[in-house]
Amino acid sequence: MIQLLERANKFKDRTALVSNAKSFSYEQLLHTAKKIAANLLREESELNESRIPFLIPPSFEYTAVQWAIWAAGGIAVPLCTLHPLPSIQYVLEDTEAEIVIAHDEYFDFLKPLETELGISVVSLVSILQENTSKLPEVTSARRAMILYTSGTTSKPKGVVTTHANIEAQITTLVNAWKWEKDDYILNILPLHHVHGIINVMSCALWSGACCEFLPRFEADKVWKIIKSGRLTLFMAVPTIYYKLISYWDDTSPEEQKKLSTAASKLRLMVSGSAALPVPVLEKWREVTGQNLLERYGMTEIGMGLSNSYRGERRPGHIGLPLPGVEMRLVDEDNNPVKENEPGEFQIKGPSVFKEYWQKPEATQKAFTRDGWFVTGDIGMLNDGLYKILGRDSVDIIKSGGYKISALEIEDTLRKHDFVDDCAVVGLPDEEWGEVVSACIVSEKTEIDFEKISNWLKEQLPVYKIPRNYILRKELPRNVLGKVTKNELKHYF
Ligand code: MCA
Ligand code: AMP
Repeated sequence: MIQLLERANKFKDRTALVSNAKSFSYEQLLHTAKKIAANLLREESELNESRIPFLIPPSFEYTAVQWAIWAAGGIAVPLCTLHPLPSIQYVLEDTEAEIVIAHDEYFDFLKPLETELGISVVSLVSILQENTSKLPEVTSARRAMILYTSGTTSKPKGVVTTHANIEAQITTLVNAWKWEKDDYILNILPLHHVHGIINVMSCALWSGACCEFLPRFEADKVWKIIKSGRLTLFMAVPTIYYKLISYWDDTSPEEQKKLSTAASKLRLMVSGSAALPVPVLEKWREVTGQNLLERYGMTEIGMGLSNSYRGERRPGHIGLPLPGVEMRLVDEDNNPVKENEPGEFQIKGPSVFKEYWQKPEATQKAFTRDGWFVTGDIGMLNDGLYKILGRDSVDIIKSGGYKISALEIEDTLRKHDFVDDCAVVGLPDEEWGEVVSACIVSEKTEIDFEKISNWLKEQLPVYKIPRNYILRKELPRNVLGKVTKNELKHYF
């Protein structure tokens, strides 16, 4: 059996998950996962890497279904609960899935896809009946999960990881951050990305610890749980720390004291998925006494670098490669750069993904000839620790910790009748890191941008919707005709 599931046998009576105000033991989790797995198999002996997308909010049921897919030999494809139907449809088509598992809440939402795609929408309740059929042996080299990530192409690519990749991603963090069975973590992150799935949920379950789900982030609820004193660990994107600080700023001095005292007791608080602004780090230290540990990762590699658990955590830096991660910083010809010189991070090791789903060319392009994964992140070594300086592509935007392709938004916008041409950029923002901003070229002298946003929301998730718009007669271009996005940023 897959190690993560096998290990659950060691912690049977311990609480694995807290979900919708109920506690679930490791035994309950394993039992439920096994019966769902058996139901998924029907008459087959194993799923043979069939892609099984599922749309379930963060909950006990989410984890049980993910484990079930793994136990039955399938590839888990978690879908994003914020995505409108076209974004979901893209994933279902790209994975060529034959079924999609839907939580009650999303069953009617997905149902129209049955006729459109010929896919079978399977309700969660229908796969929950007792079933003790034999489950297959699944080796660690097998494909386990596909997570969709935006890149320098218009449409997101499916990042395929094997069970061995996932185990490497988990174990390096469990060791580096000293996870223990008495740990208790709150998950407030979406469960279709590495940060929530691996760093929070799976590290907890590997360790015999407890993971509590809050289906969506709400600052007051998070502070209430911190105040309860039950957390030992907390992990989030910088925007969440910013929002928690704003909430703290708005409470009374007496309440502030209580919140601060409670937060100071956690053993570790981690920030990642986007650059942690030094003022946010400093304010958080002032508010809670906690020195945030910043780390760097990517869907394709899991976590790559981290500041130290016991040693130095330097503001504005991402630390050193984690154990098991090989890293080099190179120039455009893949030659190593010297200290204090900018270069690109390239990564090797067991945590690095297997391939982009059915995209052999993109996969080949993502690696150097000698097997280094090319991250596209630019950084340098500064006095013994690495820091990120930026990305090599202006078309990738990081907002609220989400990676967003400007090209995908542009392609969608161009389909609108009023839009002759457009360019999308990320503008720096204290709260969101960057905010999506669009320059529209149109013959019209006036455009109702709210209407454009509402139209976009039918096709793209809320975090990809532009927050700023400008209208122009043309886009700035260089002599080769390429839009000069860095110049465009100054027009907003
Ligand atoms: C939402 N709003 C935004 C954005 N998103 N405004 C500007 N930019 C945005 N990106 C607006 C909404 O329209 C709404 O506005 C208001 O904010 C509240 O929206 P809501 O959806 O409720 O937002 P939220 O729940 O407060 O979301 C903030 C969030 C979320 C919790 C920070 O963005 C989030 O979960 N981010 C984490 C993503 C993540 O897990 N990334 C990891 C991938 P109005 O009120 O006007 O309607 S990276 C990864 O996995 C790698 C491996 C790594 O290194 O970790
Ligand atoms: P994703 O593809 O959503 O997994 O996002 C990965 C990207 O997030 C990386 O390539 C980086 O650009 C960015 N990222 C993650 N952690 C950090 C960090 N600590 N500082 C700066 N950027 C980060």
